[in-house]
Amino acid sequence: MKTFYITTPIYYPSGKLHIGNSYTTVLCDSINRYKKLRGYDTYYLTGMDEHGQKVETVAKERSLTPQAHVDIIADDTKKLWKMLDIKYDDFIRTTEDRHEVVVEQIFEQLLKQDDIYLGEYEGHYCIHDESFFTETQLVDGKNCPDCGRPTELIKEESYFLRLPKYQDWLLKYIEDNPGFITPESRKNEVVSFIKGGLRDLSVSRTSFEWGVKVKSNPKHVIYVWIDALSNYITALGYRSKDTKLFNKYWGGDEVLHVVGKDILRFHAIYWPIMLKALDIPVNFKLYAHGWYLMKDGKMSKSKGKVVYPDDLIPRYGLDAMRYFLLKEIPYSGDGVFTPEDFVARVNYDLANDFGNLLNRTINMVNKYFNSSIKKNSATTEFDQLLVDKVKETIEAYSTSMDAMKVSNAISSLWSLISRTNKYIDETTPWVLAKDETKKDELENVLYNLVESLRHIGVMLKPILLDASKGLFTQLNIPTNLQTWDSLEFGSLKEVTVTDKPNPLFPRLDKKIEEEFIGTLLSGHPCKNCKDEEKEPENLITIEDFDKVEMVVGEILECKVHPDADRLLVSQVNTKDKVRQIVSGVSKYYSPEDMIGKKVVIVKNLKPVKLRGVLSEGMILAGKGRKALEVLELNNLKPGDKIS
Ligand code: ME8
Repeated sequence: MKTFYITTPIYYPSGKLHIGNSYTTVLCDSINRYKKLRGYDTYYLTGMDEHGQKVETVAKERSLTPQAHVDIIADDTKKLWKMLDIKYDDFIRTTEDRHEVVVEQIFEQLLKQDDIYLGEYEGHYCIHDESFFTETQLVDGKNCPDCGRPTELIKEESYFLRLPKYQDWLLKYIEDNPGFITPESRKNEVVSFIKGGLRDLSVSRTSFEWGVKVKSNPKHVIYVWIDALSNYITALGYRSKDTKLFNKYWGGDEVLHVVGKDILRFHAIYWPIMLKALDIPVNFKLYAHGWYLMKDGKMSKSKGKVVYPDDLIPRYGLDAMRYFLLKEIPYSGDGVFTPEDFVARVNYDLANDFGNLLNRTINMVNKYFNSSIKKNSATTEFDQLLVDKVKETIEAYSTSMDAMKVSNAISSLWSLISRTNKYIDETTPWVLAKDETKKDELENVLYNLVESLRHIGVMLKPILLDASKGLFTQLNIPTNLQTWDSLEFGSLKEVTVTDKPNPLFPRLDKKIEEEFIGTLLSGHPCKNCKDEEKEPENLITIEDFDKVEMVVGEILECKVHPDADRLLVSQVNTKDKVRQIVSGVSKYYSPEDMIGKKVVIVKNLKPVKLRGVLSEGMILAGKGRKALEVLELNNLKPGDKIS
C-alpha cells in the first residue's frame, strides 16, 4: 500500500482560528480523505506552534502563564477541528517533551557540524512576525513589511544558520524536482529570492524566555521557525525511541506540506536546508495556497473584519462551510468571502443543483416504481452522453485532486451534476410515465439518474461529509458501491430508495441570511487581538430587542390594588388608548406620587390578570438593593416611541 503523509502549518496560539486558518486544515482533510479513498495508507498531522515572544507577551497581558495560555487555545482549536470533522492522526504541540528534546538535539548537531555558529546580530525585529528585517526592507523607515506594525531595533548575540553554504544545492534541487514547489508561480518567487543571494539566518534570541533553550548555552532560545519546522519530523518520532512512523511515512511514497503563501519562504528555503544539513532526505512536496480575503482586503481581527467557522456551522451546517471554503480559493490565487457569495453557493450549488437533483430522482423512483428499480436493457438516445460525462468527470476530478486543485475538482463534479439535471430535461420522465409501453425506458432513465448520483456521491466523499452519507442513505447504496473501485457505470444492479426523502440543503432566505452574516462580520471588534472574543451566552440580537414596543405613558389615575397592598393600579395614557397597568411599586411610591408622571411603558406585553385585576403593559423601573425608581421622561409626550 502506498503511503501519504500530509501536514498543515502548526498554528500560532494568538486567538481563535478564523476561516483562513480553517481553510488550510479543511483542504488537507479533504486531500487526505481523497487519498484514503484511492487506497493510500495516510497520516495527517496538524498542531500548534506554541513558543515565541508573541505568546509570552499575550499570556502576560491575559495574566496567564504562557503554558496556561497555550493550553486554553490548543483545547479550543481541537474543538474547532472536531466541529469541522477534521480526521487528523496527530496533533503536535511544540511545548511537548517529545518535540522539545529533539529540537535541542537538532540544534546541537547543526552547531557541532558548524552549520550553525555564534555571532552578533543587529536588526529591526517584528515581534508579531518573529522576524528580523534590514533597514531597506522597512516601510516608512520603521514598520514591518509583512504586517505593518512598528519594529524594534535589536542588537544581540545570536547563533546563525549558514544558508549560503546550501544555496547552489537548493537551486539545483528545485530545478531537478519540478513538482517540489507548486503552484509554478510560487516556485518562481522562491527561485528569484534565492538567486538574490541568501544570507546567514539568525536562529536564536536572548530577549525572551518562552522557547526551547540552546542546550549548550541556555541564555539563548532557539528561533521559533527552527523549532516550528522540526514538528514535521518530531511528530513522527524522529530521533525518539520509536521511529516506526518516521521510517514509514517520511521514508514513504508521498510527503506533502500544505501552507499559506505567507510562509512559503520558510518552507521552501529554510526547511530543505535544515533537512539537507541533518542528512535527512528532502522528499517532501510543498503546496502554497492563496488567502481568504474580505471584500475590502485582508482579514483583520483588530478591525473586526473576520469570519469564524463556529459562527456559521451551527446555522448552515458543516457541509455548507466546507463547500464554500474548498470552492472559493482557486488553485493559485486568493478567494474572497462575502455574505452574498456564501448564501448564493448554498442556494444555487447545494440546494438547487445538487439537492434538487437527488430529491427529484428519489421522488420519481417512488412515484413511478414504488421505490425500487433495476438495471434493464432499454436505452434512450441521451444515455451515452451521460455515461461519457461520468467517465470524463472521474478523470478530470482525480487529475485535479492529485494536483491539489480541489476547487477545479469541485467544478468538474458540478458540471456532471448539471449534465445529469439536463438529462432529466432531455428524457422527460413525466412524459414517458404516461405511456405504459415506455415503462422500461422510464426505468432505464431513473436507473441512469441514480447511477450518476452514486458516482457523484463517491467523488463528494472527501468534500461534503454529511451530504455524501445522506445521498448513500437515501438511495440505499450498499457500502461496496460507495468505493472508488466501484466507479464504473452500470455496477449498480438494483436499488430501493427511501420513501421518505429529506432535502439535504434547504434553501436559505437570501435577505435574512445575508444580513445575519453581515452582522457577524461587523460584530467582532477585538480588544487588541488578545482576547478570545467569547460572547456571553445570553446575548440577544437587535431584532430581539426591537420586538419590545416601548412608549411614553402619562399616569392619569392611580389606586392601591383592592386585594394586594404592594401593588398599584394605574390608568395610563399611551396616546393609542388609556390602559390599566398593575405594578409592584407601592413600597416606594404612593398613588399620589405616581399621578402625573410620564413613564416608560412596555406596550405589547400580553395582558394578564394580577390578583383579579387586568394589567395591559408594564411600567419600567430600576431596582437597587434598597431603592426602586420608576423611569421618567418628562420632556416627551404620551405615545412617543422609545428605542
Ligand atoms: O504562520 N486565508 O502560523 P499562523 C487562508 N506558526 N489561509 C490563511 C489565512 C487566510 N486569510 N490566514 C492564515 C504560522 N491562513 C506559523 C506556521 S509551520 C511550521 C509554522 C493559514 O497561525 C495559512 O495556511 O500564522 C497560513 O500559512 C497559516 O494559516 C498561518 O498560521
